[in-house]
Amino acid sequence: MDDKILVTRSSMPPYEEYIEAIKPLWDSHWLTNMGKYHRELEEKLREYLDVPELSLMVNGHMALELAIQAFGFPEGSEVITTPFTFISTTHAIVRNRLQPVFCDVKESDGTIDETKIEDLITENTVAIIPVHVYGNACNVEVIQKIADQYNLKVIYDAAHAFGVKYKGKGIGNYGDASIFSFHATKVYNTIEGGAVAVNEHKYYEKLYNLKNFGIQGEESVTEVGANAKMNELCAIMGLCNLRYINDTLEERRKRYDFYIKSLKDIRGIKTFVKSKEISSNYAYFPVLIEDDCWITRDQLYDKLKENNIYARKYFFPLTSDQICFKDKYKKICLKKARRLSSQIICLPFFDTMEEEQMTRIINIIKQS
Ligand code: T4K
Repeated sequence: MDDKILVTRSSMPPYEEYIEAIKPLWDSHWLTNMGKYHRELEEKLREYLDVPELSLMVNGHMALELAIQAFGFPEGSEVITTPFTFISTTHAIVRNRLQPVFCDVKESDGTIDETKIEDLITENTVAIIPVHVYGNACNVEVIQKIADQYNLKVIYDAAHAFGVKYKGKGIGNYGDASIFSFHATKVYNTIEGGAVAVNEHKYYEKLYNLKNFGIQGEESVTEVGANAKMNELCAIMGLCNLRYINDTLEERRKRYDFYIKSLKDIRGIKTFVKSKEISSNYAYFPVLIEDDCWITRDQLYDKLKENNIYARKYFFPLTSDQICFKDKYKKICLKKARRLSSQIICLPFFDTMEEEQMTRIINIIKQS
């Protein structure tokens, strides 16, 4: 029997349901370029995420690249961001020919430390790109105040935050734009996919144009765009998965609570505290292995692996320490981010995880 446990497992609708749903494509032969299902999913997700405007994209990374491009920042401008994230966040900034300025994060939830942002602002700063890491919401209110004061744009990387609400409002309502990822490894997936939520219709139109090569008409191209359109097979997967999203979230919540209950009394094992103002999507199960634990983070990672359990060090190393970025940008004290990154481990966590699988993992951590 294959008893391998991976860090996550894609949620999928019943096979027959998807097969039935894709049948019309064999009549229409319309497979991509903002087809019927693309438009339908865009509208359904806009409603579900409770945002004014939503542009569906081929993946979360292109959503972020194009969201940044849409604001037309001058080349070489500075963007304040977090290094405690997936590499995509920093890549999207640099591929837009902007300079990342890395800001430290908070130990309490891994999000950008809003109290450190102001010190990093210079006359070249144009934007703040924070990350709602693991679905933990940033301090959106303070960040907005700073942005207003210094006339900066705020673009949230909400790749992990599908369905998260802050004070009862969809998380994509905050800032000038928020991007979501619908990758196969996410809470909600369209196989590959993503979206940008914006407050103003003019940005929706801009993004529509940018995701389709900047084409305005058959003989007119107005922007240096990309190809970032979601195809119809992915959109249909999204429509099917959306029917089950509330059940998926409930299954994740049950498993989350089980882990929390089982791990709470182990010395040196810490989990992030969930704020009462946030309704969570239980996207990941990150655990911090502190100095007084019987095992180090790396030893635990190896021990789990020996037992066919594949946890992941999301996010180690910091993106600022990756070979392609190391020593290239401003040197800033990232003490807390570095510490978190050395302690973090994401345990396997998904909606169909069995109690026996969770117990196997817990027993290893408990050394029993
Ligand atoms: N911003 C942030 C903060 C992000 O975390 C991400 C993506 C992005 C932006 C960009 O969004 P996308 O362009 O990806 O939409 C994974 C994902 O590929 C990536 O989407 C995600 N963040 C990142 C945190 O994790 P890997 O390299 O760790 O994936 P991989 O292939 O090792 O898969 C991990 C596990 O997931 C596997 O062990 C099993 C499971 N899995 C994987 C695949 C591919 C499935 O169950 N089904 C699958 O189809 O990056």
